[in-house]
Amino acid sequence: MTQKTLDKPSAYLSEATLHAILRAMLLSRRFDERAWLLHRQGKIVFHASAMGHEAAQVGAVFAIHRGVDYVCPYYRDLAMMIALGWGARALMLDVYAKPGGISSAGRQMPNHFSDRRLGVVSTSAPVAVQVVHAAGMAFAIKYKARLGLPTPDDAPRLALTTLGEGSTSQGDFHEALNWAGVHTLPLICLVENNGYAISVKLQAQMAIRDVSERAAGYGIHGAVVDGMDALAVYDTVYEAAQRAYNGDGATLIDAKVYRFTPHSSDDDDRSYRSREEVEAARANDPILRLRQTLIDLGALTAADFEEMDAEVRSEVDAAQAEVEAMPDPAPEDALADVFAPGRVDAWQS
Ligand SMILES: Cc1ncc(C[n+]2csc(CCOP(=O)(O)OP(=O)(O)O)c2C)c(N)n1
Ligand SMILES: [Mg+2]
Repeated sequence: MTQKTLDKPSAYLSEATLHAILRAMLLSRRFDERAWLLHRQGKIVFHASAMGHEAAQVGAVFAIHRGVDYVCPYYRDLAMMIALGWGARALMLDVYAKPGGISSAGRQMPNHFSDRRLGVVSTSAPVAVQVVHAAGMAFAIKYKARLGLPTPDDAPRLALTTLGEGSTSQGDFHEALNWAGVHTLPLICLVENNGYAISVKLQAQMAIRDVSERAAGYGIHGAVVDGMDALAVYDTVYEAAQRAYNGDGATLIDAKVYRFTPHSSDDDDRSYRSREEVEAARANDPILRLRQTLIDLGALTAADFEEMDAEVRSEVDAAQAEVEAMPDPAPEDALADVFAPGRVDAWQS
């Protein structure tokens, strides 16, 4: 029987919140599985999945002020978007590039998430740029407070950003974290460390074991966490969030995860990792781990889990049926909201 350790913030999560964490992870997984099928059927053009990363993404979001604090995610963060409030319909609009899509109504690639209402700031395709954006937002939060501007309850108090471990080789990552250290910024940088940047192993990106060792070089806090354990991630990010809220600066977290699928729908991982390795990692599935933890705590039954699974599967079915039947965007809308009015004509002439 798993015991609640009362010195951990996660011990104080209600049963309803624990179920919400599990449900977000499960919905992400069922959506993800569907998206791969849709890609293979030729119905969508691209997919990058969160399978294996769900605990890191959902555990992190539940530990901040959800929907209020800034979030600068990367392309693998669909479970994070669900934890922030998206359903299967929003994700489906995104992968089908339909006009109602929240991020860009089909103008960006799928998985380039943004949602103004939830404080999610659009990411760009070059990896790691979102870390710079997040550091800038964290600077703005601090600067406004210093100017004595009013900070209502619904004002963001930190910026959370994510990236893969391979992307930490980009200069943007170092510049942003150095800036965060110099200015003691309310920033959380969560590295979803799956050990691969497409086919390139971690050992080819860095000569250290944990990305968080670099925190010392920037004068910020560093932490390592088992990213397959949603509650451990919650505890680690919760601590980082309190640090940010209290003016004690930024945290760099190395969350050890595993990517169960190829890098994207356009990758074949058989060329660079063995099936045995993938199967061994799948035995550590973050969803099954949380399911078991909640059962051990007496917060869930096997029947509850089956019911939850049936419910999220039907949400995915309904979203697909609805979105697939929608008209595609009009070709002339491709440049809408891209250039200021009048500029397109000037550019074309
Ligand atoms: C600056 C830049 N270089 C290369 C790419 C191509 N690219 C996209 S994702 C990726 C791998 C990133 O790996 P990692 O940061 O470990 O994230 P993961 O996909 O493993 O979650 C690369 C090289 C890019 N988008 N931007
Ligand atoms: Mg990686």
